[in-house]
Amino acid sequence: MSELAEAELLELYRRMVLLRVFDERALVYHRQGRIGTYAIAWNHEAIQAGATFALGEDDWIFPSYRESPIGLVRGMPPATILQWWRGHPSGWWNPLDWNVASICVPIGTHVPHAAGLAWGKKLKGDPGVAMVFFGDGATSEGAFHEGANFAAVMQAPLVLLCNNNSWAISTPLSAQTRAETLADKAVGYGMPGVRVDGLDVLAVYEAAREAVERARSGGGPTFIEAVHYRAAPHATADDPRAYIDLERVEEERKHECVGRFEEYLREAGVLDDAFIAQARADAEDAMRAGIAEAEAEPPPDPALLYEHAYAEPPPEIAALLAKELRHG
Ligand SMILES: Cc1ncc(C[n+]2csc(CCOP(=O)(O)OP(=O)(O)O)c2C)c(N)n1
Ligand SMILES: [Mg+2]
Repeated sequence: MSELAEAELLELYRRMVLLRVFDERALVYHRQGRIGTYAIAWNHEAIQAGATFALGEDDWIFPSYRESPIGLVRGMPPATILQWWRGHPSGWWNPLDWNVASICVPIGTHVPHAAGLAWGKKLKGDPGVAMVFFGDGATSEGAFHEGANFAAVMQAPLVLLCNNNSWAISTPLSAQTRAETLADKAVGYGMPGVRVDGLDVLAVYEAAREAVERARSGGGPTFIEAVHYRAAPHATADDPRAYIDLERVEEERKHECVGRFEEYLREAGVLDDAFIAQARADAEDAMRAGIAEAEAEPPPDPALLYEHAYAEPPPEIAALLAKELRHG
């Protein structure tokens, strides 16, 4: 049985359900034309909920697009994240409000940002740590290398959380690296590297807890590789049937992480039908309210497009803006 108390296990389960329901509803909202492209996070909930469960409220989270709904675990309203996917400025939260950085779409470019923030915490004598999420594909990017190396050299309190779902859109892991495991890369940076089952929420939590403890106590960064196999399309614009192993996907879906944790908690006598139904109903209500709130917001002011781009807009932009404003 886990070291976590019953109430903590239930909270962890509740967070997984919240992330799962967000993902399922977001896909429906996309199909209904109510949000734009959406990066599906189905079956990544054990990684996202498990790793962040090891953080304190003052610690920082740096998400990639795959972790877009991760602010939910900090109480961020679903409407904010849905607005981000709608391309509405009210989806651009102030990172300081939640200690959650902006969702990073360029692959790996947020790793140096997270390393820098973590180093800053160290310089200030602040006990906070940063956790940065990125995929297997990101480990081939220069920015990942720069961030990881910098964090290690500076002994910055950073947790590098690699979501190894075996695919970077249609590029398989085998075409990404000759390394036997991604965790092996940690050796080259001089930091500990661990591999965990990415569908086992308690294993992810335990690895993250150790890494956070090490970072907070001055032991520097840790690389965690959470291994699984992407069981859904990369995003709503992707059709993986052209390249993925469909039998493997079927198999993965049978052992999906929320159901797996549910089963474990039921057997341990911690979880019952009533709690499961309530967790789902609460999450569904939050999503219904979230999309209604998002859609009720007025369209953004077109002038915002240029607001931080020019001190004095050139004449052609000023003319375009005047036209936009007339039609808006
Ligand atoms: C710098 C950069 N290059 C290319 C892309 C296009 N792109 C978007 S998602 C993606 C795959 C990334 O795969 P991975 O890092 O494994 O993350 P996953 O999507 O599997 O979570 C690529 C190449 C991008 N967003 N940024
Ligand atoms: Mg990947």
